[in-house]
Amino acid sequence: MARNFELAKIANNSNEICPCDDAIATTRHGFICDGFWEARERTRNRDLASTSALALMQRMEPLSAAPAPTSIALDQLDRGIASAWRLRPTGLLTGSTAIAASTSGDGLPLAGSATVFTLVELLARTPGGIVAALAPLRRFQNWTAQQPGAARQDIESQLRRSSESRAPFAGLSLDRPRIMGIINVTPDSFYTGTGADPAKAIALGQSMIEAGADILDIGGESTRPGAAAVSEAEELRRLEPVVRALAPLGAVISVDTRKAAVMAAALSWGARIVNDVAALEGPGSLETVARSDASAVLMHMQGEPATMQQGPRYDLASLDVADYLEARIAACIAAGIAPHRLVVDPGFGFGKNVAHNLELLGRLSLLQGLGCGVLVGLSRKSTIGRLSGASLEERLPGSLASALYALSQGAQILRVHDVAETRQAVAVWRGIAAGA
Ligand code: 9MG
Repeated sequence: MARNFELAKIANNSNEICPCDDAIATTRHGFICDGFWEARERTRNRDLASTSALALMQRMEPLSAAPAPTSIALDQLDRGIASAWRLRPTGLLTGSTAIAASTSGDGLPLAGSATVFTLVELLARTPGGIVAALAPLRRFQNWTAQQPGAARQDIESQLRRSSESRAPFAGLSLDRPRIMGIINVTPDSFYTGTGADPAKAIALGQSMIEAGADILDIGGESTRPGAAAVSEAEELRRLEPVVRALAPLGAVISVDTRKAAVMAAALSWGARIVNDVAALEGPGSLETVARSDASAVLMHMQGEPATMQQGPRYDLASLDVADYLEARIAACIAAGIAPHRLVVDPGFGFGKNVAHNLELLGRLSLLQGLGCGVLVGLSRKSTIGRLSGASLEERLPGSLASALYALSQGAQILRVHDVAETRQAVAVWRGIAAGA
C-alpha cells in the first residue's frame, strides 16, 4: 500500500486525475492508475525523479494471466453436468487455404467473412469449474450430432450464428471492417484534445470523414474511471451543435450516452446509432431505442465508471461477458429491437484488468456465436500502455496492432481515435489476408 500512496502522490502532484482507463484503486489523493505514463510526463515537468516513478509504476500490476479453463478432451465432456456451452471458432485461415478448407468441409466462414475457422473450442461451465475442449470442426460436428436434443440444438444454432453473414448495421454492410471515429465533447477528453469546444469537435469530425470514417461516435459525458457525472442539460448542450453539424456530412452518427433523454434528442438531430456503455440498462433507454428505428451498441461494463476498476472479478471474462451480452440482446428483442439493429462490444477496460482484457481479446470470436456484429474499442487504452510501456501519445502503433488482431478474430467495427492510420492498416491487412 505504501507503494500505492507514493504513486498517488505523484499523480496528485499534477493536480489532475490520471486520464487512463485502467485505474486500479482510489485513495483520498486520487487515482492510482495502471497507465502510469501520464504521471511520468507530469513528474518530469515537476522535477520529480521520473525514473523512480517509472520503476514504481512498472511494479504496480503484474501482467499476470487470467485463470485459464481446465483443458479436457471433447469425449471427456460429461453431457450430464456441463451447462451453458459456448463455442469459440478458432484455427482461423485466410486466402486460398481458407477457400480450400471451406470447399472440403473442414472449415466454415467466420460470420460470413473470408476468414474460415477449422477448429472449435467448446467452453462449458461444470460444477468443478469451467472446462475447455478443442476439436477440429468436423469432429466437433460429429460429436454434436450425438448430443441429446436441447444441447444439440443450442450448439448447432451457435455454430450457425458464428458462421452466417451479418446483416447491415445502421445502413452499413458488415462485409468489410468499419471504422468508428471517436469524438469526445468533454472538458477532460483523454486524448482528442477537443475539450468541450463544439467548433473543435466539428473540425475533428470533418477531418475524420475525410480520412474515411464510416461512423462518428460523439460523446458529451466521460466514462473513464472516476469521471465526474454530467447533468442531462449539460450533455445536451455539448452534443447538439456537434451532432447537428456533422449529421448531414455523410458519416453515420452515433451518440455515446447512457441517458434516455439524450438518446432521444440526438436521434432527433440526426444520429442513427446509440452507443451505450450500459447496454441500454438505464431508465427508459430500451424503450427509447425501441420506439425509434435507431441501431445500438450494447457494451459490457462491470460496475459503474466511478468504481469499476476496483477489483473486477470474473469466472472467465470471455464467458461472463458473452452471457451478459446474450441476456441484453434478449432484453432488446423482447422490447421490440430486432437483432440486426444491434452490435455487441466486450467493453475493454470497463471493469476489467489487463489480464481480463487480454483473455477477452484472445477469445473475441466467441462473441460471434451471439449472431450480431462485434465492435471493439482498444484505441490508446492503458492495456496498450501496460504491454508496451508507451505513453498515451505514443500508443498509435499498439492501437493498430490490437485493432488488426481484433479484425483477425472477426471484429466488424473498430472504435478508434486515429482514423486515417487505422484505415491504412486495415487496407493492408485485408490485402495480405486475401492474397495468401
Ligand atoms: C464510450 N466508450 C469508451 N470506450 C468504449 C468502448 O470500448 N466501446 C464502446 N462501445 N464505447 C466506448
